[in-house]
Amino acid sequence: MKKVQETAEKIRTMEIRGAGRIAKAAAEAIRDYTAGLEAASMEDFSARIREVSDLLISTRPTAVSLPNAVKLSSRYSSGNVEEARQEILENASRFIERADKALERIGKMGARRIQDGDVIMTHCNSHAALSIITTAFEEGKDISVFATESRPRRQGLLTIRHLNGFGIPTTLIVDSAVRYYMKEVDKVIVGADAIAANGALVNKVGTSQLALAAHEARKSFMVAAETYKFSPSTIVGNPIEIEERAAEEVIDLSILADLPYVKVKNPAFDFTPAEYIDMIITDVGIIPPAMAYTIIKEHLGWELGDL
Ligand code: RI2
Repeated sequence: MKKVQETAEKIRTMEIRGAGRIAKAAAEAIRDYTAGLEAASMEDFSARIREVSDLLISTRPTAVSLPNAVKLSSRYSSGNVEEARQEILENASRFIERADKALERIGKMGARRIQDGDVIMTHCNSHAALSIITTAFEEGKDISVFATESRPRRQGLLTIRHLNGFGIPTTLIVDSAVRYYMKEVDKVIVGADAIAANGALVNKVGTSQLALAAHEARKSFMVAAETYKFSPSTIVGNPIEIEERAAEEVIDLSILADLPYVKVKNPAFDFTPAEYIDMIITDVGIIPPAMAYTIIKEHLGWELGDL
């Protein structure tokens, strides 16, 4: 349990971050916990698996990859402890392998949509989006990137470091310069924390302003998302909760203490409607946002009755 608590804490504090990475870390935590679990009975086993699952899911509310990973990993049908343990170990390992392969597949499929000479804009730090960009570059395409800073946590600094490691010409811009530079851009590629059944995207706050600017300038807006970033519960209209993080990520609290009429809002994500999305590059193919429901139905193993 201690290791699961440590993983949960790392996800909460964003030491482990990125929708794909937190999903994989949760699957690993469940796998390791289950391997060493000493249960007195099947009831005991079930209760403990539920407890760690709930703990992991409670760490961050928005990225649906997290509950998807936990649910897919912790499934079992047997009423026997040893058999149920084996089922979970296999399911968690399968999820981890799926996650690794997904990034590679997205990179390869997405790279086909990148042309020689393309200027790409990206936001925040998405491993899926970066997989496309670096794969295209390694295939020999002469590309360059505009990377946004991504306030308040400045994940853009991770992105420029990553791109620099590949030798990709990169320009760092502040988030508010997105529209100013859009005319120089050919394609926008962002990641996803969640995709709703209607094709709407939830991603790092500021994504929707990139989409709006791209739409205005008639530039292509692409989303890189593994199939486990699609949200089954949105089929029945459940909203995706937007994580509101602490004010101190935005401003020094000592400054705020002297400003009694000021409050700070710090949503970590925003919604981009499907109309602004040209394509979603998933590990099972490139789809229009209107096909999001099909991905949920065919690749997440959810029955309507589960919702
Ligand atoms: P990958 C991140 O969230 C960003 O919003 C990013 O676009 C998204 O997860 C997907 O990232 P945060 O954890 O899974 O930085 O593609 O809040 O790496």
